[in-house]
Amino acid sequence: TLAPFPPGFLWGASTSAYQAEGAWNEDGKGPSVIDRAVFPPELSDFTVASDHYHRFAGDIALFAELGLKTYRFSIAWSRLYPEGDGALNPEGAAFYHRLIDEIRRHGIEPLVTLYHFDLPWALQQRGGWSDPRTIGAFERFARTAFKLYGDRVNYWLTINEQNMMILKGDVIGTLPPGTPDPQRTLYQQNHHMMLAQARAMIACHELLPAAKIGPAPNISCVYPATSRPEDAVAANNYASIRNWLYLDLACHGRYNAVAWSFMAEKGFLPHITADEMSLLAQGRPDFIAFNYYASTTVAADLPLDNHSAGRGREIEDRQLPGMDRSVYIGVDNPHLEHNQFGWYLDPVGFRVTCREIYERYHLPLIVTENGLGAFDTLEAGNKVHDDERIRYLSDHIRQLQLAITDGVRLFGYCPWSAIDLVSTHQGIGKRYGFVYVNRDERDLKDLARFRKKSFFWYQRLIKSNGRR
Ligand code: BGP
Repeated sequence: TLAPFPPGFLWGASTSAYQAEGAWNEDGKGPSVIDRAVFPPELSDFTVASDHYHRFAGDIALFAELGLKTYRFSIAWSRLYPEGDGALNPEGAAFYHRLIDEIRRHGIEPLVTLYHFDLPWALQQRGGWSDPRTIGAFERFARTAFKLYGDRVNYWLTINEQNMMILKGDVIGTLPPGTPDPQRTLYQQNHHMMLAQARAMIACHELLPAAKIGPAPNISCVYPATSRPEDAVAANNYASIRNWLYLDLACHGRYNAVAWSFMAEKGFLPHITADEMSLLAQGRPDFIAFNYYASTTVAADLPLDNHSAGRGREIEDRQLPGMDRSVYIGVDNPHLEHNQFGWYLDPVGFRVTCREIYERYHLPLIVTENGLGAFDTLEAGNKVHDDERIRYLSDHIRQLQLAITDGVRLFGYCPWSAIDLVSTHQGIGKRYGFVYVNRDERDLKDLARFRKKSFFWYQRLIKSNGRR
């Protein structure tokens, strides 16, 4: 029999500042790396996004109607500090006061990400995460956020998907195009981000003893392509570098052996001091947040068809962040379906992932992203029939419940996304929300909001605390 979801389980939904807010240069906000990035002309820009900045009151009312217990959003660092670490922008600070008040007024628990991909442009121009001064700037920004909002925010997230920023550094990271020795630079940036995170966690515990803070990486379930031992090594290599490197540093303050020897062999080892390692050991999360969308399957080598049957073909590089053919090769998983963007749908892998994280770190878990991106369409009567999304979420929630039954301590689940927003690489066409936003790539139309079929489905699910 399935264990019920615990009482007080935080059913939620997520957004991020640059993907939802818009108002990119209003009320004193400084530009971020996203505002300065060059996107292909057919993609939506982020200047208006879903206009959440101006419509947040209506949006939060919709989230309350949906029944959310928590709402995960991020603070745009350059709204608070337009220059990254110069003077505080009072209007930016006031915006998040209003937003948090509104969330609280509806009895919803705010879950705040400090940094979700949008490094202030001013910091990027002086070297971004390659420059150790960015560590201090992040700590200062985090301390300001704790002081401003700490009386009403109990749950904080440090850095969203730091591992994706490193593994896909050329696309979502802060690696300027043409950087020499890009991988070494990225692993140095990674080390700096880890130090910044440790300092933020220490500051949070010092300023807000009752609050809780944790990291928020993207974790994938990694399978060997076959039962061939070499494939098991490849899968272990990939999981150690893709997943555990970040959480081992966040939770145990140390680099795992596999990731360390990978960096050493490739010449990617960051410059590290003993003081930094002791700082990493002092920064401790209270919980682990993670984003899960899909699983990954890897093989040790090619050609694949020389070995056992059932191994898939090689997949494209872009589907395997941090692909390095000498340590792992991403392959198709013939046992799984994939969505229209090639992501492997794997609810069972979600349960496996919950177990793996919990057994490795023994900290309570919260899922901060999980969802299905699709080209939703607004049909007659302003209806959106997103049955595929319902199926995806329902299958994943069932596996979450199995993980709870297994004994994993899970205290919340926040699908991506609360409302339609701009996908970083696929624009507004790729939608995830429970609420449809009426715009397309270039035509902002009226930005009106419509409840999708999944909205009513999730509303019922929350009301019954997870019974489907
Ligand atoms: C995660 C990010 C989100 C969001 C999501 C969906 O990596 O934290 O910001 O973008 O993925 O990805 P995409 O929009 O590329 O489909």
